[in-house]
Amino acid sequence: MGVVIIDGSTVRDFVNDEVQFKTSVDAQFDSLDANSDGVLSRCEMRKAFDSMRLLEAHFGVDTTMRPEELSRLYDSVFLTFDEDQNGTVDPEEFRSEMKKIMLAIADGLGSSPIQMAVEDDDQSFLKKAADLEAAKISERS
Ligand SMILES: [Ca+2]
Ligand SMILES: [Ca+2]
Repeated sequence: MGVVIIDGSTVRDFVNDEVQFKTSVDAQFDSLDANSDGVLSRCEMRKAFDSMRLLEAHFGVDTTMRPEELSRLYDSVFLTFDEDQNGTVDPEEFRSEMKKIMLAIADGLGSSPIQMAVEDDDQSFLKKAADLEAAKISERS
């Protein structure tokens, strides 16, 4: 466990690095697609929200929420992802919505860095964004 420091530009660089971003999002998608049918069901997305702290922060989930409130919130988030409303989220939908969310987070962070505690096996996008920046910094030196 360690601490990474990120700000809006860390996140934005990550999203704008198309190859890196697509690779990360696709990997996340695959790991969420529990039954490997190539799309995310409502239930698979629900597990995703539970595991993605960044979504919690973004959508204002807090631990005091009652289960029914949480379900309603997750439902509305699912509908946001499911752009064509066919009841599942495909990789394209997932990628485009994650991009919007990450950019919104970047705007929210602005230029004031935040510290984030991360586990070594943390798969969150913010951790990946921080890793990418760390890799770039070490390339430069
Ligand atoms: Ca699936
Ligand atoms: Ca869909």
